[in-house]
Amino acid sequence: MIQHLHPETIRKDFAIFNAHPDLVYLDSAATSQTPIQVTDAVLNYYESFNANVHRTIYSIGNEATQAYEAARKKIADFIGAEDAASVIFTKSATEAINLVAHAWGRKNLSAGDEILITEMEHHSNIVPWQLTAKETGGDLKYIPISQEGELEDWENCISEKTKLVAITHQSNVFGTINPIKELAAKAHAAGALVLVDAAQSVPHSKVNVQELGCDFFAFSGHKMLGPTGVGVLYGKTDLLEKMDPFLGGGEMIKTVTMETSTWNEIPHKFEAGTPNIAQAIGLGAAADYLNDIGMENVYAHEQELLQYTLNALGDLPGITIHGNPKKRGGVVSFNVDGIHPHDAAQFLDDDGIAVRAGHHCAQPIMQKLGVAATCRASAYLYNTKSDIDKLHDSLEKVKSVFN
Ligand code: C6P
Repeated sequence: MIQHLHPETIRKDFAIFNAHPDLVYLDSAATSQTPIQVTDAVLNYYESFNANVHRTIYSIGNEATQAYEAARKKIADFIGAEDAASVIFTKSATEAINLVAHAWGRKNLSAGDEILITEMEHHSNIVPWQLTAKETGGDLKYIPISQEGELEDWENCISEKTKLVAITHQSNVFGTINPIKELAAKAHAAGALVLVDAAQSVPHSKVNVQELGCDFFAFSGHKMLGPTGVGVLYGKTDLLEKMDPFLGGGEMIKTVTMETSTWNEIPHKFEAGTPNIAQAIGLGAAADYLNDIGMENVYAHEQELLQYTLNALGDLPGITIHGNPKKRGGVVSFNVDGIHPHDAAQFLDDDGIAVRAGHHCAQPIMQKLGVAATCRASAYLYNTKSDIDKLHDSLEKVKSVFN
């Protein structure tokens, strides 16, 4: 059952709102704030059982290994993965996508093969494929998008030449939630694999990789209340088992001679060197925190704030809201007519309001919209309607000051 969130109570868990009681933080799509439950978990690791994992036989080493592997299991459950071994800890969503581009792409793609992405991708899901296409002779194709911020004619972009569809679950500019399940079914029927960039969906809605039917699924910890420096790649176990390693080093090997090496089991094959132990444990605590609140409740709260934001900004003359996708998350990109987004964001900052201004690492979208940059307000479970009222009032002032 959907329950109303109480953001005022939730905010008490976030030390930053004690340090800055008047902060209106509307940039969670860039990075989310961190609750004390997460910082405590990180601190507890350093203060109580700081040791390397999978290498030691002493007690605190075992404790660290158990906590690290427990975090993996929590993340597997959080995304509905069939097996904890299908969850690889990376540095970020960016590294997770690059892992697939290297370890799967370079081995499985050749001249004439198509990698299909969309015009609404973050650079993290464009550049790795440009590099892979260049190295393998594959062709990089784009599903076009409309001015509304929706995919256009995607069904006809998939053919027997398509070997991989790499697509964002939720756009970081428009908030568009893409039809992954339908797309995965069509891609699989054509013999292609599907990678989902879930950096913007996992923090804000309940996801289940098995229901979505994707083969790879990448996201970052720092956008879902976790620490920076940890991301996740989920992959179907049979695919991960067949792939060569991404990075070489300690723990990812079974045997090493001076001539050659053999590989450890998954997921360790893809976690070379000392992993981000504290960060992974912190991410596990973030998953616990979100589970306690309930992802359905997080989603419902953000949908309410989204409608409130669209109404508030829609009421203001001289504000252009970019995109109008039918199914979307709590991200609103806009421009104040005649005012550079950086100036607008600077002005908002003077009023204690944090929004992002820029191209949002999605330059092809900016080209499509015919703008150099936009402002973007993105909400999370700790935002209130009063935050949106303050954004509205400050934008009204921006216009009177600059015009
Ligand atoms: N988008 C934003 O302000 P990393 O940097 O690896 O944690 O996440 C990359 C990434 C990948 N895909 C999508 C859809 C994203 O939105 C992001 C990160 C931030 O929009 C920072 S550029």
